[in-house]
Amino acid sequence: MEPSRFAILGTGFWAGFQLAAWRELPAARCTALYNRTRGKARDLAARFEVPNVYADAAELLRREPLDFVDIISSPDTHRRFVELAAAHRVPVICQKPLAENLADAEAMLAACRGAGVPLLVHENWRWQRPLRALRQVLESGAIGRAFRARVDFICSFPVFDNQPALRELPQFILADLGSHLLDIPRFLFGEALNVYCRTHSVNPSIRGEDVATVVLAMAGGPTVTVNLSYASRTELERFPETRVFIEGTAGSVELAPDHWIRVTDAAGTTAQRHPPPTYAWADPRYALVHASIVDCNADLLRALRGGGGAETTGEDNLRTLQLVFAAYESARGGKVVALA
Ligand code: 89V
Repeated sequence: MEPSRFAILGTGFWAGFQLAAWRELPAARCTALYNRTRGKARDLAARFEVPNVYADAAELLRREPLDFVDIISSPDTHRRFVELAAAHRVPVICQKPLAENLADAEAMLAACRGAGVPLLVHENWRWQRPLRALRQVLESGAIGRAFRARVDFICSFPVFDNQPALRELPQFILADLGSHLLDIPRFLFGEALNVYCRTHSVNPSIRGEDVATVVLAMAGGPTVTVNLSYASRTELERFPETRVFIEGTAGSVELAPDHWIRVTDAAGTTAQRHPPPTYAWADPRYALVHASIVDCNADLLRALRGGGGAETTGEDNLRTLQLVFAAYESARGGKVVALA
């Protein structure tokens, strides 16, 4: 089977890593890049030997024979580009967060459904190796039936240095990081029944909230608290690691710093380290996240090449987005919000 030809729309900070990650997969070949600033697309194309460069996305879609597009532009442009790709009947991968509101996300799903093309979401957090290993522990039954969990992403990493646009988002940590972190309770335990959330705006130099506490009642039983912060100084700064602690009827499991998984039951504690694979192109400060891009892309590509369903389809990711926006609604109203 020939490699799948694809174009990338949007060549900002993440696109370079995403393109490097695609090059780990010989079954995919990037043939065109679009950016509204042609020079930016040209620079990235030169680094990765991509033959064609466009400053007009519609022209790219008209001219290029493509098996899919990978949309890595800012969230406010996602709907426009997804609808453009759907109009050309080209399958779509769209970066998280899929949309800035649920109405846009639903319209994007409808456009792709109407065109008969898949809409997949590049939601990579659940593809981090330590989180995959954590789910295996749960599935093994080692801690029995889980009844409570804590998912923490608490740091003071200066994320705005590399991604200055994040400073301007009126809705920040739940929309940007919450779309990753609220996917994790779903990945581990299934769907949620309701959400309670409180937020804080600590850093005065950004527009949106930078601290959120979300409590989820999961349909399968567990109560999950998700703690998010880009404004907390801690002794152990471990960006971008997620810490997880799960209590079950037969024991507990912890995803601890430096990718250690510690399982405790009546017999004692066992520990095993699950580091991410290393890639020369990855930024060491983001290595855990950058490595997960490869595994996420591999899952999406397998699905696009007829190898079965992807984990993070548009329909699936809509459920995560529903959690994000239910959390905002709860924070605004001070109430528990039920999920449809
Ligand atoms: O993966 C991401 O969404 C990144 C970061 C982890 C830095 O928030 O923007």
